[in-house]
Amino acid sequence: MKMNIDTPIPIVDGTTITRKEFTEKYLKPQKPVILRGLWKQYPAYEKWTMDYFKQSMGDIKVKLFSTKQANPSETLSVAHAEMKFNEYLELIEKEPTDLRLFLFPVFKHKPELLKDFGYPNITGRYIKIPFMFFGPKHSVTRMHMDIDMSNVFLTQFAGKRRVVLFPPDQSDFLYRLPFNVHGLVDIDKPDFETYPAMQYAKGCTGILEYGDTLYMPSGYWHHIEYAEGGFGLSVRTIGASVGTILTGLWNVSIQRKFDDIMFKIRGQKWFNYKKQLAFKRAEKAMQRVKENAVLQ
Ligand SMILES: O=C(O)CCC(=O)C(=O)O
Repeated sequence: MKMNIDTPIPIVDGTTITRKEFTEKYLKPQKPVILRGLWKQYPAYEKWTMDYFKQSMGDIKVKLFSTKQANPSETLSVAHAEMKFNEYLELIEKEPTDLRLFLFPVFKHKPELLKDFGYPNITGRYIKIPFMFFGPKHSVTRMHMDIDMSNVFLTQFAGKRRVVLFPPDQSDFLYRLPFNVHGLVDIDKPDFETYPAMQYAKGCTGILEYGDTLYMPSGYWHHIEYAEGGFGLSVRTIGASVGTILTGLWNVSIQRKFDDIMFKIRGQKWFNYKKQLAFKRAEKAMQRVKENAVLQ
């Protein structure tokens, strides 16, 4: 058995796509797309290389997270290592490591970088807080959906990332943990015996290369693997509907805090309860698929 993830994410020319076309074909229907060369219009496109970051801000200390130590019951709040930025960049270019640099607020350290780019006119309502992500070859960002329910634009500057996406309506098949943005399944090592609903999940895959920008609509699940060590930048826009915006606000302000408090009070028991709920929902979702098949 194999997961249904081979549908390719469409690739379009990001240098010629119009705002109207992007809105009609991708933003309104909330469909992902790779916009090739969208950032060619900005100096960052050529300027931001590994060497540039090593030379211009190599001395700052960065907090790193181990992907191996990641646990679905934890949020990413405790760093596993710290080193100088240039040492880290050298590490991810040369040696195997599982240390990642997530949500790096590079612009706090070097605000001049903000002059190297703008916000592409193919859409509006940007949340102007860009973040950068750095990772070594084979590192994986475990599957999750973004808690704030924003639309995400991920641009690749060095290396390659393999991205597997699932629309929000596939959550139950991925054993989404309630009150959380992670699922229980590992799509690279699918365990259909433990998680039989996985076989019904429908996703799509794309490879992000230098200069590609992935548009990921709000609520999309994403599993990201660094096929080569490298880095990228993400910017966000406000969710497409009032419902999505309110869900994002709820998730950030109440749901996450509630989950943290419950985990502090009840520990593993709370996690087990959430797992049970995820299995129940997956069971129901499978039942619905079977009933629909009988009706057809
Ligand atoms: O590239 C990565 O490691 C993660 C990017 C991501 O998950 C995001 O921008 O939401």
